[in-house]
Amino acid sequence: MTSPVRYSSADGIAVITIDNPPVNALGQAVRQGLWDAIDRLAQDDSAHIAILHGAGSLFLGGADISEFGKPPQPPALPDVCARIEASAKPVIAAVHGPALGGGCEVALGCHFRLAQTGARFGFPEVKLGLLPGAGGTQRMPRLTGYAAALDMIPAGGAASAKGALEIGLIDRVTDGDIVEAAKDYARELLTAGTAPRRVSDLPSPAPDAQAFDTARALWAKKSRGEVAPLQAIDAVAAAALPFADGMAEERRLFLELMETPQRAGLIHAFFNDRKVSKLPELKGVAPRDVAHVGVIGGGTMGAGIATACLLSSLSVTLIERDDASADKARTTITANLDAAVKRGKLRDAAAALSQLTTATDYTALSDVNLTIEAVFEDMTVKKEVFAQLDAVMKPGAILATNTSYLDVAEIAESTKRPQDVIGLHFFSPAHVMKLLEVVVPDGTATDVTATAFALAKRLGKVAVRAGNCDGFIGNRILATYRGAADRMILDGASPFDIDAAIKGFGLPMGPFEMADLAGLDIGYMTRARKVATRDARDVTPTWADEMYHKGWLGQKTGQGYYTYEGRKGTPNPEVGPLIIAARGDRPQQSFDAEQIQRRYMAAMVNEAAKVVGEGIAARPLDVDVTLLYGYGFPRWRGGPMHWADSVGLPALLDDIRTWAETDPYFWQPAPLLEQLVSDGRSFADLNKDSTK
Ligand code: T1G
Repeated sequence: MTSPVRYSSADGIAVITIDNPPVNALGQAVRQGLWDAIDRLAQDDSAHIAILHGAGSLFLGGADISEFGKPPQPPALPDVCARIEASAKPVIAAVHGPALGGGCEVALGCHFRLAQTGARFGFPEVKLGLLPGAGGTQRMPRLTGYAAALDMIPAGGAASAKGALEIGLIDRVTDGDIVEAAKDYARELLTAGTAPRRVSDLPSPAPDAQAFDTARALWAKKSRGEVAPLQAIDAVAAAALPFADGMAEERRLFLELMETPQRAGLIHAFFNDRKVSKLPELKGVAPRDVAHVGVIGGGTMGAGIATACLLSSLSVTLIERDDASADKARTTITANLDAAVKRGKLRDAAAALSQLTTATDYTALSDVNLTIEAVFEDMTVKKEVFAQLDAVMKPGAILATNTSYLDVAEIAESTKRPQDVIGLHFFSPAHVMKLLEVVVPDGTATDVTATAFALAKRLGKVAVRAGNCDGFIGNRILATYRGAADRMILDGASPFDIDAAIKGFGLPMGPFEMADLAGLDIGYMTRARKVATRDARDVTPTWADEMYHKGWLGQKTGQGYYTYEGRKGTPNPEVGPLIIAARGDRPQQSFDAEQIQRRYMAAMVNEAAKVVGEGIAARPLDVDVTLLYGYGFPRWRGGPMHWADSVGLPALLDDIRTWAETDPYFWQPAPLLEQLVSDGRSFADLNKDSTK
């Protein structure tokens, strides 16, 4: 097998090229190839200096993540970096694109670093539950000082070429061809007789206790249970030791993290981000063109969707019922765009806004490629809108609804072109939240689904295919774990303990803080909508209905489960008596945090297994991605299905069966969960099946 590392030499300069598509990951063959190339340089009397660069769009994408968790194969990356650094002949890293993780460490193992404008130097390891494990925490501070290293490494951050030059991480930046510029640099170094400059020979950085205190305080608060950022700070602190001792400490901390479930969860999430859009049904299916999007309704969701499209350089025609509402929508969108400029997500708000047309007449949509309806959640209203869209939109155009729970098939069948109708369920704020549920009723054409996924990619969204049922994937599962929380309240738990336990599990908010943020009227209306179909054995949070009738709607009225000074909430003492009344003479029990988490998660996983079993979600990984990007599930746990595999499906099913003895209606085990347990299989096995 040819090595992914090529060696050539001319005019006294060796050029070492790494060519391992798609991202020049530092798999075993690349590491061995680099090792052999430096050996060859040492023996090549015609070469006095070497240039290291990457073929394709990256310098090096870092360690090969797919090798993690498997027995390590030599040479190890720290040894490869040490081998490059030990070279008696200078080695220049010529970086034209991303140099990430181990890729940045290889560059720091070189003696000189030249970057092309547009290059990027970063340490994303903590995003995988790791830390730089090939000298990054020891060599970077020696070049930049502690502050810059503590800025970048615990955050998994990156610097541009210009930024890297400013902090002293690299030596030069060029606008020219990277290899030609590197050859000029090489000739200059040879002429000057410059010896290899080894970063490990540099003294430890000047102590900076302030920088460490600041970083530790920041990440103790921000990490919410994630261990890698704080461990990375400890590794950077080891740069105060002699280099070899610091490297040993970095290695110890790195290997410790490699064994954590968080590393497994974050890598699971990394690969899911890429697998979720790979659907067998879309293989080889070309999407339809989308350059001009229509949006019906300029409320919070409509304006957010229009903003998301404008941010992705699409033209937008927004329809509102009258001029005043259209102007209001334009004002909201303008504010969204200005905020995007402030966040550095957009350069020119005016240019983006110039792509927006507002109108009150549907005929303005006669030439758009796709329209997204975002009007009031009422089936009659939706059907009226779709009848008008059906009348004005051109053949081949796509009609999409942003409904968050209504029957998309019923909406589709109200048109003459159900094959061109699809659900595009955005999450609020639509121009910020990354999740997009693509709801595909049976009659929808495959190229319409393909177009939805292509649009999602263009909008920078993570799209998940969902079947058509009440609440699709996310809201259906949410309704169930919310139901478990309400049951625990009836059985004796306090809403505040439940919120604390769920935050302790790693979510940004507990269910009752979430209810206060969304508005208790939303919860009330959802319950009211389901009264007709509710099973008599089901329970309802009557205390929450009382709160609604008292006008306690949560943050927006300053009172709900919590009372609010601004955004800060304090437990509302008046909720207790309402709950006690609702409990009546129901037997009570106490719940500690672990018991609360277990029930909440079991309800989430059990419903998710039903969603996968029914084909509403194609694979367990689709559920994991949905909960991560739409419901605040901690990324370091990988997702509820990954979490379930980590605790063991048999134990989870046992719990569910135990709880079913007292509440058989709510705790009906999912057939898929029972099947997997009896087959001795896991959700991960199902994900694997789907790639076969
Ligand atoms: N290892 C293995 N596979 C990788 C990979 C990697 N490092 N990076 C990407 N891939 C796969 C990916 O799964 C996909 O596969 C394909 O390449 C294209 O990726 C010791 C411990 C580089 C910015 O964290 O951030 O070094 O789906 O779709 O949008 O200190 O990939 O086609 O089958 O994302 O152009 C540190 C991770 C590792 C970088 C390119 N490095 N990668 O984005 O393409 S830890 C990272 C990315 C480390 C050392 C430590 C992005 C990208 P498939 P893609 P893209």
